[in-house]
Amino acid sequence: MLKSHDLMVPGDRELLEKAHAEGLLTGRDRLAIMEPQCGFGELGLCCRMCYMGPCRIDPFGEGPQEGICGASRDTIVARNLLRECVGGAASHCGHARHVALLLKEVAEGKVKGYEIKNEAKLLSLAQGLGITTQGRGIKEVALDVANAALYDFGRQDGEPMNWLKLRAPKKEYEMWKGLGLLISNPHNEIEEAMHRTSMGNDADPVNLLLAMLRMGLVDGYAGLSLGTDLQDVLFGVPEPVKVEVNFGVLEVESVNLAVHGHNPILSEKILEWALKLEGEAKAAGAKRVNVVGVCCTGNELTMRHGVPMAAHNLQSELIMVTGAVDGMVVDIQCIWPHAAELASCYHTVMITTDPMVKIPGTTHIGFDAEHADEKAQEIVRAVIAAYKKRDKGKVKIPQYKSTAFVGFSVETIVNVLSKVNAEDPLKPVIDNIVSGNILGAVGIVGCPNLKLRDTAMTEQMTRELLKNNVLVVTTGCTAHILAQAGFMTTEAAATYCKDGLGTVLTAIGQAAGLGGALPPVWHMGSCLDNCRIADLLAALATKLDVKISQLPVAGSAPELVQEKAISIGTWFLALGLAVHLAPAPHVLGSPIVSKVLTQDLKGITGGWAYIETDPEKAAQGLVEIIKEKRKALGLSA
Ligand code: BF8
Ligand code: SF4
Repeated sequence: MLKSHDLMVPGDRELLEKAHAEGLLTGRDRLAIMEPQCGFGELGLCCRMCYMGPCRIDPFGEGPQEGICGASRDTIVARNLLRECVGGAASHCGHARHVALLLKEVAEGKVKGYEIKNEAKLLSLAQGLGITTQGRGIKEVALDVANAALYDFGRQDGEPMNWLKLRAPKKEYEMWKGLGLLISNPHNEIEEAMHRTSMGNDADPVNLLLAMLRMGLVDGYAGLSLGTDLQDVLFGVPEPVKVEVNFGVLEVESVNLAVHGHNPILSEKILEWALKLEGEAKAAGAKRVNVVGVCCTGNELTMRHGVPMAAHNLQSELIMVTGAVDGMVVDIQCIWPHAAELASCYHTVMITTDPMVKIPGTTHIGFDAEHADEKAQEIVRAVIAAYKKRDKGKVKIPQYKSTAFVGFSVETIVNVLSKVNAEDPLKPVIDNIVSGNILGAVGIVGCPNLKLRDTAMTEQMTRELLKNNVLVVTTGCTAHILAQAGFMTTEAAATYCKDGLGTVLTAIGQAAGLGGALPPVWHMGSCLDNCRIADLLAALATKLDVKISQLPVAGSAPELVQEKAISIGTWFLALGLAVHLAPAPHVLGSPIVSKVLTQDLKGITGGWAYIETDPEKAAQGLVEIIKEKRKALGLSA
């Protein structure tokens, strides 16, 4: 049952071997047991929307060609896909709404443990929303901003949502208006999508795909943009910072507290109390409490506080196997139930905190903003207590550690570029795109997928793109992968880029006084922060007076895992981007859905899906897409 694998990443291999030696299984083993996976599911051809089913369509045209109710393969695939998109958008909206509720409570003085860290961002949002700022207290303005955000979740007037009007790029907004895609209330959209996909409603695959584009906007504006904007207000806008990355950030002599999940409302407080309770850690015999980040909450803390990035999603199991994690504290999303089982094999305490996320085998300490300080203390103390039970004989920390220069918010990028050209910060980038030194850019985002990890899909694609002078921006767990691989150092520009891109990064880095080149891969944050990528593209497009679909750029989720990646990808498609995906989304069972997504959409929003699982071919395909866009703009390819 247990077999050793030819892993690309040595730290992973060491821990996998340790797990096997101790008789423990990880996702990799469970995947092997699962294979071959269900072909009907892979193609999207299984329907469980009612109890006459489940129905499945024979992809070879021999068995059933319709569900019992007569639903076609296209209907079934489109319905399933829209529901995936709902899952993703609901996750981000839930996250964002909690942040808006916290801002409201802070503004009303109902919670003491949080404050407004970035007044400038709050005021600029207020101005954009048409809220009076002059002569008013900051909390008064904050209350209006929070209410404007929360109003969207309840509105019934059919008007476009506040955050869409505030944040959508103008040309794309007009395009969406023409297509009937402007969304009003994100919760109504989610309700309607669940309604229309239930048995006996929408059977038109194209109508279902239009609803999916709307769901992309729900995610982009009610989830990502709204959530990120308000997090920046409460916790600050990320600034450039150098951090350490990989399992080697765990410390033998410290209490290691891993935060995993997504919402900084929890992790910010844990970090604060980890520092404040250092004395108690010392009394327990440790050097300190070493907070390390896993997945997206790791990205949030690394971008704002320089907290080390310990592990991406696939490594959330392996990090337990080090035997050196004293506590893993989680909130929402991407938490593997099996991590709890692994924790129980060591002294590790795994703590869930959200009433919606309870996992058998964990300790639940309900966390809410009102009691944030006392709950955070309780959690940190529980982890210190676990440290005392650590079995030194079971500890193995793979000694791999790299550094990464992170914190590329749009504000940071503009600040850095303004040192080159104070009057017109984007000009140096645009000039270099025009000259061809920068061929274009790709946002490589999303998760690590076990099915593609052993080909190092993400790293290989990135390497190939950089060789072709394509700048890479990244978020999410992909950012962990690329940071671990060393793409975010100042030296990386010389290592991975050819003269064109390498020269530009060196020139900008030196002009900005960074003492070296800018890294060729820019870490723009968590998955919620994908809106920062959209903002950057919108700024470039506005400056050039073109649509986003005309820019020599593309998106990629090279190791697609989550429904959230489907909804983010859908937003990018609506914005007019070509979006590379691997593995293929569950659509290939429907000729209509496949054709609309990979071809016809190009004539509607300008975006399309591009599926390729080979890293080199995928990178070459993206380079070709960029070259075509350059040609259309009259630039050299
Ligand atoms: O939202 S990259 S595995 S942690 S889904 Fe999850 Fe994927 Fe990681 Fe963050 Ni994003
Ligand atoms: Fe089968 Fe139709 Fe029911 Fe789906 S909705 S399970 S296709 S009968």
